[in-house]
Amino acid sequence: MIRSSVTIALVPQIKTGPWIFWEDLEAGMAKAAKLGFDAIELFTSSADAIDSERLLGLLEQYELKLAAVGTGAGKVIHGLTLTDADPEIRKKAVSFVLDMISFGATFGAPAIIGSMQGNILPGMDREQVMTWLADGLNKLGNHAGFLGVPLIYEPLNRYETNLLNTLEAGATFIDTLKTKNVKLLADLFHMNIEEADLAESIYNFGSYIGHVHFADSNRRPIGFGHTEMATIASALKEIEYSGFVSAEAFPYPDPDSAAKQTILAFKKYFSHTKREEINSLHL
Ligand code: LER
Ligand code: MN
Repeated sequence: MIRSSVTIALVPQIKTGPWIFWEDLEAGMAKAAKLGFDAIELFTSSADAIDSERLLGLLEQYELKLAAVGTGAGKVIHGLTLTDADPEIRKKAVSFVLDMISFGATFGAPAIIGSMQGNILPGMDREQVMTWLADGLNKLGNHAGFLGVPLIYEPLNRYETNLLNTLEAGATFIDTLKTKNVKLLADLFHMNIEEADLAESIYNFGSYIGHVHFADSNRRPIGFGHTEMATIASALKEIEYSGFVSAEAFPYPDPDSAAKQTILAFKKYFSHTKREEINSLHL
C-alpha cells in the first residue's frame, strides 16, 4: 500500500525551502492528521533537536507515522558532507548521519542522504570522491541495517550535485557497494529535470526505490505544475511500491493550501476520497 506523508521543517536557520509545514512540530502534525496524512517527514537541525519521548507521544496522539528524517542540515548548518576533501569533515559528516539514523530508527524511519552527499569540487578527482561516498554509505548502510531500517540515497538534479543525478546512476552505484541496505529516493522534482521519462525510470529501477518525494515540475505541490502524475502513479503501482509518497514541495501558495492540494492529489492518484470532503476541512 502506498501511504501519504507531508514534510515539517524545524530548522530555524532556514527560512526558505521545499517543505510544507514550518517551525511548529505539533501544529504541523495536528494539520497533517486532520487532512488524513498517514505520516510526516522531518527536517531537523540535528538528531537531538527533538525530544524522542515527546515525538513518540505526538505520533501516538495524532496517529501518524514517521516516514523519514532528512539529514541536509548537516551540510546547510554544520558545513559537512560525506565527500569533503578533509577527512575530519567526512568523519564528522558520517557521525552526524549515524546519529540521525539512530534517531529515525527509534520510530522505524529511515534517514535520507540528499545534500549531505556533496559535490566534486574543482581540482578533485571523481574516482576518489566516489570512493569517499561509497565508504560513507557503506558505514551508514550497515548501521541502519543493524537498526532495522534502510538508508535512503537521493539522486539530486545537476544544479545541486555532480555526483549522481538519475535513478539509473544511483542504482548502478549502489550495486557496487558492500552494504546491501541502501535504497533510492525518487524525488519527482529532481527526476523532472534529469530523467528522459519518469514513469519508465520508475519501471526500470523500481526494486531500488525506498522513498518518493512528491512534488510537481516546479516543486510546487502536485497539480500546480506540468508533471504527468497519472503515468507516474501507474508506474509506482505497477512496481508494487509500498512506501511513502512524501510532499517535499514549496509551501505554495501557503502551507495549509499546499497541504490540502497535496492530499487531494494523493487521494486522486492513490485512493478515492472525494474532493469536497477535503475542501470542507478547516485547518
Ligand atoms: C534537496 O533538493 C532534496 O531534494 C532533499 O530531499 C535532500 O536534502
Ligand atoms: Mn528530495
